[in-house]
Amino acid sequence: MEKQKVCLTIAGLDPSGGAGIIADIKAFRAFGCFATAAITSITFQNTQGVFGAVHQTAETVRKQILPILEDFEVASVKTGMLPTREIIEEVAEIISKNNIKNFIVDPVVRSTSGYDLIDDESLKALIDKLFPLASIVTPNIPETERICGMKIQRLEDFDKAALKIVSMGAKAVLIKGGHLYFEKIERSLKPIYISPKARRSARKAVDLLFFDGERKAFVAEYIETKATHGTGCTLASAIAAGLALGKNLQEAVFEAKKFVTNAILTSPNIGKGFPPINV
Ligand code: PXL
Repeated sequence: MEKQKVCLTIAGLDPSGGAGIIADIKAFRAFGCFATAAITSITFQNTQGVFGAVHQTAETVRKQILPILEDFEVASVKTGMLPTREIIEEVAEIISKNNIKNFIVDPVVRSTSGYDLIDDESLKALIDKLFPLASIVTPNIPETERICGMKIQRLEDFDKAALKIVSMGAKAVLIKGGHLYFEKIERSLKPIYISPKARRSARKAVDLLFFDGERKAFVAEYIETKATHGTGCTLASAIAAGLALGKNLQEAVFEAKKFVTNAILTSPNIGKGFPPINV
């Protein structure tokens, strides 16, 4: 029998199921991978907001991860909420010592509802210690702005920020442009359309992948909705699953974006705040 590919998420628990490791596990499964998870923080939240969190220590994170790595051949590792410097340093050491081939860093900074999930000192450690190990880093626009200390308003800003993130050591960067209004997609963007609907819709949700000195745009239709909670976690985990299955970066990003677009469209539409997506 063929062995299932094992993915590991190192991230926070959102008990309401929309984001964090619950979304990650569901995304791994949706792509046919075996899901494992180490919790970095227990957050208290629902669709209306994040009300607090209790973080793990470097030791308890390490003690969750090492038995998994000793037992399974882990095909990809994805990180989400890494709230403290000591956890980040521990994860960096584990990743570099264990020769992890596919390492996806989702630089979680804030929740959709506006709660800070990392402090400045930890963000610096994330950049210094984890970006150099990353196969790909997947910031959205507010995260890109905080990481690079600049505003992202037009295409040149994406290029400048991506170069910065690559110079911080990341092999590839996917800047998720969903917060920005894209209407006309120039040919120079090398657009890859997620669906025929993406081509026809007026406003587009464009993510830009920078890899190997090239820039490619992944274009989906923009969906006017409040159901965005967990989109970042899900996208990064779907990329991690794709890479675990042996897809190249471009294929993995394409499939992941298609999956997230569909998950937004089919949101279970529950909760009083930002409804989760259908992972
Ligand atoms: O979407 C960012 C995110 C990541 N991880 C956890 C979260 C959130 C947002 O709420 O709760 C655990």
